Amino acid sequence: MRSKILAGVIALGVLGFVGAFVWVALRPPASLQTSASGSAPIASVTGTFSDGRLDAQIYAAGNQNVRLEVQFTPDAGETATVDIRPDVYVAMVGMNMGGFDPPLELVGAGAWRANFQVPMAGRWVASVGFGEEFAEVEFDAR
Ligand SMILES: [Cu+2]
Repeated sequence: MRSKILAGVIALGVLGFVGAFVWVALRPPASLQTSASGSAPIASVTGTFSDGRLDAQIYAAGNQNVRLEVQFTPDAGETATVDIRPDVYVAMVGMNMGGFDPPLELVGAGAWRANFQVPMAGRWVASVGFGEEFAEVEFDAR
């Protein structure tokens, strides 16, 4: 009787141990987790530049309003400064209607944000970077 209880306890322990590994394997990756505001980005891109990494996310705010979040992370050992304002240009995909550069505000070390409204619903592309090095992220505005 005692050995049966012991076997049961061991089985439960093994189950918990395996379960912890299964949880680690199945939990959503950090990139899919939601932002502080509670909504998930509708599009994102990572640019690998010569002196660091640039991550950009697009959040839909309704009525063709969009929020762009940018984070520049210098490579370890790089002396690149994080307070250089990235260049941003937003244009419509496949339409020659001209683009615009929404104003970015600094919200943290290497972190920038722009809130803007596109003038037309549809497919847009935001280019974010520094000079020759930039990343492009396409998104649907509605
Ligand atoms: Cu258009």
